[in-house]
Amino acid sequence: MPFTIDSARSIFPETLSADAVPATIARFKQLNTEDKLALIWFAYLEMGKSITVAAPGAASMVLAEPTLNAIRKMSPREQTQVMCDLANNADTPICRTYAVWSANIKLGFWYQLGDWMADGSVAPIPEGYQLSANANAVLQAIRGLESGQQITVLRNAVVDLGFDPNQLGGYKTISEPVVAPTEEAKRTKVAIEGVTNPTVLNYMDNLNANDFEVLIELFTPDGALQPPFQRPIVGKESVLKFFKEECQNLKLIPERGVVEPAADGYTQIKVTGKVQTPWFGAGVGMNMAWRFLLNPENKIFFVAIDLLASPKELLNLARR
Ligand code: 45D
Repeated sequence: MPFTIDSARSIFPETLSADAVPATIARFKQLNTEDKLALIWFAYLEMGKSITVAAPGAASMVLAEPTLNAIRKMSPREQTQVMCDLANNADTPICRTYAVWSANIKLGFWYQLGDWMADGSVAPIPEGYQLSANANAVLQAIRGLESGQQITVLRNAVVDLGFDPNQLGGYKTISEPVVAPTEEAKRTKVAIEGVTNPTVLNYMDNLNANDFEVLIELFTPDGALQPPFQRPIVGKESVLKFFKEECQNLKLIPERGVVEPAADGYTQIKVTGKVQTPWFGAGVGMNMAWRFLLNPENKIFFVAIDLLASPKELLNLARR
């Protein structure tokens, strides 16, 4: 076999991803607890003015509800303590519960708390709270990002709160139930300038239709998928689990691409375009690239999904 997952990761090396996102998260993690909470609060309030967050689906709220109700019944002091514990990655029962939730349940949990903080039914960030100079600098950096990068920073900040799940010694993620795939008659088909490869087109169409069981059959048994700023997820079983937990109701809007032969009958295909998340709908179009490596049977051996550094990168399809 001419490729390993590791060597596949560097196909189309000229692709520029949004390094500002991990850089901003790293700076966020250096802040003290109060600053972390206040910073997310201010960033979230400011974003709310320009883009609207959609209320989470009922299903994810059901899963977070017992914890949310317990917090609502606490004294303001205890409520603040719970939030600080989460921001501290502390080892408490609530932090352990939070640790095993999927990203969407974590986001839904904070969405509800944010609502309650705004209407005063849960302890808010103290009025007039002064961010430290460092936290202010991070907030300034977030302001300078494009909206797709801003929401990724917020998402990653939320996902990393709570107890570290890797310290739980084996756990099962709690995630929303899987929705039924879109019925045939209601499906849409993408068109990609420069790409007619059926595997790539089927990848986009099946992901858009939440048809994960069909989607996964496009992969080789040892195939891998690398989400933005993450290590590759390897093997069909793990990739399918990821699709079911993290990829429902996405909207992929690929625009253009380039197809090139690779070693030993493999094919590499780079596609650029937009992705919308159900949280923000058409309000935020993230600039993305997909870098596919297909084996000679046209199965996906590797695909990397990158959040691009700038809209200019959408046109970066030049052959080397
Ligand atoms: O701490 O082809 C308060 C893959 C203050 C799959 C708060 C993909 C206190 C394959 C404000 C209350 C998935 C890889 C907190 C494609 C406090 C594939 C609350 C890509 C935390 C294309 C904050 C998909 C709140 C992509 C409520 C790129 C924050 C999906 C809420 C990207 C933030 C999705 C929200 C993104 C952020 C979603 C809702 C970036 C959502 C972001």
